[in-house]
Amino acid sequence: MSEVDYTALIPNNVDLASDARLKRALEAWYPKYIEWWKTKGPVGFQDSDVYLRTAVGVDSEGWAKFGYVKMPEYRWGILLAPKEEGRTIAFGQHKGEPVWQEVPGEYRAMLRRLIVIQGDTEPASVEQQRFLGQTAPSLYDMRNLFQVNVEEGRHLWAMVYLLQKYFGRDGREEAEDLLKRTSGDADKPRILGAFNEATPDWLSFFMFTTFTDRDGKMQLESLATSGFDPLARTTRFMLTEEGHHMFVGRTGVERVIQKTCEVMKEHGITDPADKDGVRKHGAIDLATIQKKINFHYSVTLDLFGAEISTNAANSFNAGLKGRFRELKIDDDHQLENDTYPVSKVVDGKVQVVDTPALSAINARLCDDYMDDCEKVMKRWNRVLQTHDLDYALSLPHRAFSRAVGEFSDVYVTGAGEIVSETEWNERKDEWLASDADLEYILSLMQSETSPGKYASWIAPPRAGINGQAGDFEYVKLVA
Ligand code: BYC
Repeated sequence: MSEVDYTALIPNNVDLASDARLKRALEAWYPKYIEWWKTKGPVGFQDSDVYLRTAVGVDSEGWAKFGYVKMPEYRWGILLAPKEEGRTIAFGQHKGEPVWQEVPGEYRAMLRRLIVIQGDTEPASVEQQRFLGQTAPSLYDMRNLFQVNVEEGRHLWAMVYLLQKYFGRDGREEAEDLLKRTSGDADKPRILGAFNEATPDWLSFFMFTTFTDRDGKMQLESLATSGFDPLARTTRFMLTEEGHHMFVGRTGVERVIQKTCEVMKEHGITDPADKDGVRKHGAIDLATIQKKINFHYSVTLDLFGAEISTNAANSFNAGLKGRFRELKIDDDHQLENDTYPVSKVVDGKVQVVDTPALSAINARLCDDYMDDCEKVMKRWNRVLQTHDLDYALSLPHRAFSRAVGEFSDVYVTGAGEIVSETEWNERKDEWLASDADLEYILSLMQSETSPGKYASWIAPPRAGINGQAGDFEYVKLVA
């Protein structure tokens, strides 16, 4: 038996102390998790004091405690949003029935699959980002990376809690397997495509946290109204943390654009296509930023699954996974007689076709995601406008470079034109960063560890974390 007092170590509002079976399961899992963190989590910095926010409760005072922590000692908690008495299932064939507090037998496999897939993405992202601490553009950014990492760790805990508490032996096995798959591994990769891509540089990290964490937001939002109440309450609290991850991404890219604009202004570069002019001064040219948007956006669109999906129809019908902000949608929430416009390839062109709404649940979530991304583009373009630059960043066409769904069999340009495979391959450097572009970005990744200093390619943030001054030492490095 372990000597660690897990009930004290794991901040929780699930009365862990009185659930002996769950406590035992967590006691068995905890050391394996720490081993995973140390071997597949951030490389280096495990002994450094990092200025982190820890969630120790779900009220506004409890979940934002700031202080220096060594990452392996972070208090990964199990926190559920408060229970809503009398809540009923909001959608699907069980609409109006009381929400489930235990796993409904007929949906056990479907529910477990959703929880496992959600859980799998969390450690995957930590693995993808594990080397980035070594090339951080500032201590501020390094701290934000580690904050994102520990919170993804907590999100893994959240899913492991559900598996261990509600799924018995196979839940415990799934919890173990979540630590055994590895991002990018040839034999045991992570489940979803985007989580096996490398995150080799900080622009990729900021794009990932902008676009891929935003998929996290959309998926968690659709699980937050689940008829399985523990899942709904868990994901509702996870969403409060997801906001910070997207903030790190959006403002990170914004600061890269800001720096590029400043360099262009300072050196009289007026042609947005003047790649070499910008690179000469150690910043990232706008065309390369656009190409990184194209990559991360299209890879993330694949995470929504096929636009037309029986899986999605089944989990909606079962009341397990809703749509984005389900409760605010003005319809019957059962969709048996409704249609939804879905983009498909018809007669060699992308066309919108009315499709039974139940089978188009993924398409709709994806559309909501695209709207959200458009808002981000507006913010980024505002930086360009402030600098009077005649250039606008944009999202590529939904059919561009897709590996999943309606467009996975066609070759589509960034603007949405279907072309031959040969033409697409010949022209792909127009839309995606070339090896030379990626090498250039990598060449900029030199760590900057003096408090208050920033690498050449990124502007400082507008404000410090938790109101800290510009030269605050967010990470105390161990010599
Ligand atoms: N790669 O009917 P289909 C986050 C599989 S991100 C590989 O098309 P479905 C985070 C699919 O599993 C949010 N395989 O789609 C962000 C299925 O396989 P099986 C994560 C894929 O099932 C940043 C088959 O294809 N959470 O939190 O309706 C940092 C046919 O499936 C892919 C969730 O995704 C792919 N891209 O939808 C940290 C929520 N796409 O089962 C964290 C939970 C599909 O037939 N998951 N497949 O062998 C789900 O709701 C659904 O599983 C999906 C797929 C939306 C992912």
